[in-house]
Amino acid sequence: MFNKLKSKLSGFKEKIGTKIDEKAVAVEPEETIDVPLVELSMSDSSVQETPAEVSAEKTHPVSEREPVQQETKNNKKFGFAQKAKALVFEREFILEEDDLEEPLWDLEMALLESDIALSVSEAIVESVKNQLVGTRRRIGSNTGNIVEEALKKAIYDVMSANVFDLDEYVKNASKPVHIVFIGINGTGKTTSIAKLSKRFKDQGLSVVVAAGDTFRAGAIDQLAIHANKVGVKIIKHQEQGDPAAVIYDAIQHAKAHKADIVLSDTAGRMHTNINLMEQLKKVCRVAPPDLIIFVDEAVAGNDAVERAAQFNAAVPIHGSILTKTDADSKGGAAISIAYITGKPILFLGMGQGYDDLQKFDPQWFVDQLFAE
Ligand SMILES: Nc1nc2c(ncn2[C@@H]2O[C@H](COP(=O)(O)OP(=O)(O)O)[C@@H](O)[C@H]2O)c(=O)[nH]1
Ligand SMILES: [Mg+2]
Repeated sequence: MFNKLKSKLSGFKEKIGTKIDEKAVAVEPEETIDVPLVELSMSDSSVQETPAEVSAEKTHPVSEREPVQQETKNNKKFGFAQKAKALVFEREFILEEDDLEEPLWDLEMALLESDIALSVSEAIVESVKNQLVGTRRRIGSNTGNIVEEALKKAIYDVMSANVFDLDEYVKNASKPVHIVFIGINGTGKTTSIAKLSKRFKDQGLSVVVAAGDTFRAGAIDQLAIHANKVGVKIIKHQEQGDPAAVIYDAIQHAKAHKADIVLSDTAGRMHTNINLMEQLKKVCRVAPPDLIIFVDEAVAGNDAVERAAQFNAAVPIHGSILTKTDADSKGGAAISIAYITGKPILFLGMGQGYDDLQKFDPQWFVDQLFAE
């Protein structure tokens, strides 16, 4: 999942690592060069082996000997790279803003190319910069870790804004809990309702689905087929009927039968479509939802982010479901939607099967991005 983003993030890690090596060479302390060498006093140009070294050579090939041992004997035998390595391993290293400028610029480009919106990319880069600049600690084998931790924290902070646990909410809320799903056509609203129906049913909750998309031909049948397969009750009216009336009936049915949850499907709409938005407002008046969930597809990238912002402004949403993450290698929409709406991603759709629904957990998401 999100392989492009993953490789870009690891590219950034490597770039910073290279920067650190370069800087280590540049700031090599003079004393390691100034130490007088016994061998040089014997010969100006060539380095001769001491008897001790010759015997060591016989018993242990050079490659097997401890580098530290060699260095105390003869600094001149080590190239810059090795000295720099020793410096990095043994000394504290301070990262300055200048060191990071180029890699951070690359990081921002990489984030933008991964469909992460500009303001979100900037926030992540700023966070990484604040964490790394002035870092004063021993940097050696764990250089990559320091960079990775900074990136993880930056992304985690963006993703964990306003965490909302739907399962906890449903458990504690008075029943039936009414959830309305909104978004444009074809993004996966109906499929996500089917997946969630199964998920709630598997948890032992009783579910009613409301066929509130009376607009698109075949939409009612599509939901009915899912409801039948999953084994949940569907309330439906005729095509072109009033969605508010269907959804109202579904709630009445749920109340009468002490059902736990009503999941209401709606027709795809843009917030700019005044008639459809008025219809949605009517639904919310007649059959008030406890939660409104925005559904969009990861593959839409920045378009999905834009729509999330627009819907959230028109009808305040409680969270989002991002579908088709199985078909998206960029991963940016997930990060951006959470940041831009200030509302959490609740689930990721990861395929067309009923179980292809992943409850979104920021820590899980960040771990995925850095998994080998
Ligand atoms: N690969 C993949 N396809 C999905 C996912 N969610 C939905 N789809 C497909 O997207 C298409 C549109 O889904 P639908 O639920 O009808 O969208 P709606 O118009 O928003 O209700 C269908 O063919 C679904 O099978 C997903 O997570 N992964
Ligand atoms: Mg639909």
